[in-house]
Amino acid sequence: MKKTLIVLSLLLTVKAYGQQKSIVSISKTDNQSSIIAKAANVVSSPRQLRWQTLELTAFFHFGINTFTDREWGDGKEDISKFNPKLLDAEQWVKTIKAAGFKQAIITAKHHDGFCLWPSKFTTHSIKNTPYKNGKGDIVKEVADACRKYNIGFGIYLSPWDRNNPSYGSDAYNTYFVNQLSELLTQYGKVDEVWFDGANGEGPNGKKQVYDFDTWYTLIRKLQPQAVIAVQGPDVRWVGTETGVGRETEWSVLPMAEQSQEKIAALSQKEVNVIPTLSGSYKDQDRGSRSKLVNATGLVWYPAETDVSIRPGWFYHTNEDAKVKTPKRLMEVYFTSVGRNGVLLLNIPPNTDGLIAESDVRNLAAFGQKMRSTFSNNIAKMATLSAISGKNTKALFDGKLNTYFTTLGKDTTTKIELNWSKDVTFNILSLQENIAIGQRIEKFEAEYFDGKQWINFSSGTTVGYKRLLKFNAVTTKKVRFKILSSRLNPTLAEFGLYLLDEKD
Ligand code: FUL
Repeated sequence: MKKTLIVLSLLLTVKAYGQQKSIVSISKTDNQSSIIAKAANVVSSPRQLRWQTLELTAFFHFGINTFTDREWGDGKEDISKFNPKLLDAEQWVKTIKAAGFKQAIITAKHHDGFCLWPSKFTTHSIKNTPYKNGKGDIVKEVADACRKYNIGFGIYLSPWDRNNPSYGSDAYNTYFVNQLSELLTQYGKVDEVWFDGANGEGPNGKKQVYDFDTWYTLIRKLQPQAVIAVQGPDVRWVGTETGVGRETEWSVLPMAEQSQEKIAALSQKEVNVIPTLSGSYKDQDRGSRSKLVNATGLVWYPAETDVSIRPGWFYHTNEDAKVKTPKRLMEVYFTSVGRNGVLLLNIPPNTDGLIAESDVRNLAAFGQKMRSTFSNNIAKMATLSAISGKNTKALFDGKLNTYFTTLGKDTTTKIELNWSKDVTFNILSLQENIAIGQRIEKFEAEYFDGKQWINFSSGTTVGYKRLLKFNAVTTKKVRFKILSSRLNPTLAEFGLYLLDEKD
């Protein structure tokens, strides 16, 4: 009998998980609470989940702009200037790896149309430059280096092409698909394909109507594990190029947010944007209850937060003194990964074909700072009491698929942490088990000062990771409360850390 029950409950669990999809539809009979219940069950696809847990991904903006000292080339550049004599893609990859980055994207073709690989379909490529006497292939050099150092490999292929004469006609869609096919078949596994949203005029003054469906079908066929980013269905642009994501960041959004028109409208469009900290978003919040009520369906559509380590996307000597410091990079980590996003940090190689010394140094120090900060979870040493929930062990086991949750269907919970001696920390780190959905809507943390409980941090969404920084707290007692959740909350990891704020 017991056995039958176990089998039955396993079947029910399988069925429940079977219902979890990265897209769900909403019918006319759904009401607010059934919509929220559905939202809590939308999950990432395996490719999205892999991408999200990478946390740190890198962009290498490199091309003819590196040699003309420009941000946006017009496609008329003299490509005989392109000759990075000391190019060493392994140096690029080793630099990012030392800083903890897990994936890199190379600008195979930027808006100027110049190709870093010897494409058969244009003369405007590396094969007609002095680099390695026309025998070079930088996409291959980067792909090989990534493979050697076990770093994911991605390609950036700008749909906007200011060089190709067919831009603005159907023939350009064929040209683009041919180039995409080359990139997807000649360089081994591709983990991310990044389509820039900038869409201006081509050499003939015409705009292009892009054939997104053909691109997506081709990628799914040739590289099914690759996430398609920004102008794509898997990964959404957060909305600024500042490295600052939203404090309330849901990965589950109304389906309409993923429509091609919406993606195109919201993708990057400004000319030569200099990222600033005050960049604005179209919306402060795209997935809370009020945004979901009128949705016709729901999708898992997580945010990628991009920014450059320098003011520009391409290398400029006069920006050598403006490289983000380790402290600043840490702040960017907090406002991107720590706000339920993936960081896409651009590190542009210079005209020698190397990452400049200043960038290498700052990235190494950032990696060091990350390791020293997050290697010591102060919460792990606490005794837990006054808990309303189960499986507290999971909170500190470093695994995302084991989690603390409430008893029954409770959507609120409380944990108290006690230390025998004073402890000091200035960071709270939370992670949900997003493999089964994003649920937490409101939380707060308090410490006991000997007389009363004092709030030191509070917030809304958690998702893959939420990091909060506050003035250092010294105490023997902390209380953490989940005040609202779409379903029983899951807390996969809980951390308190002490960040050394010196540069
Ligand atoms: C923008 C482009 O216009 C910039 O040059 C850069 O590539 C950035 C990542 O995306 O839309």
